[in-house]
Amino acid sequence: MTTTLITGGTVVSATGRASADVLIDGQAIAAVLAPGSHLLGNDLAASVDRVIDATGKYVIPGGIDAHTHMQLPFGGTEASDTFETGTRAAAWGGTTSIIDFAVQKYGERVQDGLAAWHEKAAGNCAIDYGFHQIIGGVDDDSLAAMRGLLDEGISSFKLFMAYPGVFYSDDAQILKAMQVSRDTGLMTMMHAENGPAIDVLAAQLIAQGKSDPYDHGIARAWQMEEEATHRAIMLADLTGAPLYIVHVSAKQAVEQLAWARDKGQNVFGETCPQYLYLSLEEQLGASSDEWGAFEGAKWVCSTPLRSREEGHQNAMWQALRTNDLQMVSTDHCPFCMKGQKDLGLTDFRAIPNGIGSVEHRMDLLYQGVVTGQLTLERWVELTSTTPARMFGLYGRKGVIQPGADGDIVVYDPNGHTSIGVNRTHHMNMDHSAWEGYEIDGHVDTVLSRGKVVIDGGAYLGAKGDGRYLKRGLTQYLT
Ligand code: DUC
Ligand code: ZN
Ligand code: ZN
Repeated sequence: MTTTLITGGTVVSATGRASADVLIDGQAIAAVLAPGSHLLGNDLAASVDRVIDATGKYVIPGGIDAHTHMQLPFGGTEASDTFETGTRAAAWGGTTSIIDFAVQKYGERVQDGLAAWHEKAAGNCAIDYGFHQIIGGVDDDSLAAMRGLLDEGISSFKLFMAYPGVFYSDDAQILKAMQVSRDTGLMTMMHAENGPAIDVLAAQLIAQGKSDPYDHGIARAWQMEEEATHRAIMLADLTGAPLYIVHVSAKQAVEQLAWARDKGQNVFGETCPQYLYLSLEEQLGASSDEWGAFEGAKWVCSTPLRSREEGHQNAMWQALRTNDLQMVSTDHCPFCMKGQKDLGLTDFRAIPNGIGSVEHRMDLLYQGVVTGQLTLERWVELTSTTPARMFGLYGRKGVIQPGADGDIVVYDPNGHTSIGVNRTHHMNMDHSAWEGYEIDGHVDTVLSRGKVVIDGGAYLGAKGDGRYLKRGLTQYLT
């Protein structure tokens, strides 16, 4: 077994930072030691197989992206990152675990949907991976199957209040699923947008000749997100289900979360990098020689980008500081412009929804540290420690302590990362939603269960390094 010592760095956790050396024995962290420690009288650095010099750098627990969609069949096509390409890109960006969404399609058995997801992922991942379960058809059979999910290592399921005819659940179905959530402790994850109303608004816009990517965001108005968030909260309150709202983008939805949390409800929320940085105004102004106004399609996602003028981005940053939002995930769901996004060239409703960010989440959030939006510790908490605690991985993941997996990132605050499709991009996409973004930091070295997978600008891992993570219940419930 290989022993590795990461020396000279500043170990950052969710609660503090300290100069310390980290000893990894095989796949697990063996010790966190005072700098330059001796073990049984021996100079530790001289007795290990490998020394990684982290002088002047941060040593942080590997990132956990708790919301990805590799190979998701969606919008008449399939998300362009496979488990192989997407997890490799994640590793490049300092993410060492993902939690992807296994899909039960309408009419399919939950067990069959889950088995299909295992087949896609097994032997292909560069980093460790777990699953949430999408329930695309709530009925007696799927409700019964949900009670067996924890035995499969799945402690959370997702419902959609959007996408009628695809993943949509009505209120009666949501109520029944939440009763299972209450009984089992499984976390209910919710895509909270009023889908039926959005579909009417979208059809009316198209009838008026408003068919550009920008109009996607007009149809999916913030009122649709606020209303659905409130409804989900009330159904969770009634049933006693723990609730986690995914991809929050509207400040009014955050107000709903804060209100529910303040009265003591077990309600949680994530936002995504796109809602911190990108805006509807930029989407409106987007144009290129190749695509004209359709350039804005690269930012079509749901929930949609929101108006900067209305203050949604600032509200997201603030909520991350005040803990009204607890995590940042990506909702990584990439589609190429050519052959995928362009399905909606004349009608925004046919643009596959999704943005690819799995590679850039740690960097984009670190830039929030540089600009003073977040502390260093909060960066670690939002991107690693809370995801581990929220979704039943803590102890193994999300922390640098003896016994935890050797998932570690050496991050250089004096380094620099230029994001762009031809520069730092390893996702399987023909464009970057983050083209031109400059980060005042750099992911230097990444270890996944003790194996160096990124170092010196090279990928040293292999397809199949990643293992399936059986997860326990969330730590956030008593
Ligand atoms: N939103 C997206 O942008 N893509 C996939 C599914 C979703 O809810
Ligand atoms: Zn969603
Ligand atoms: Zn999603």
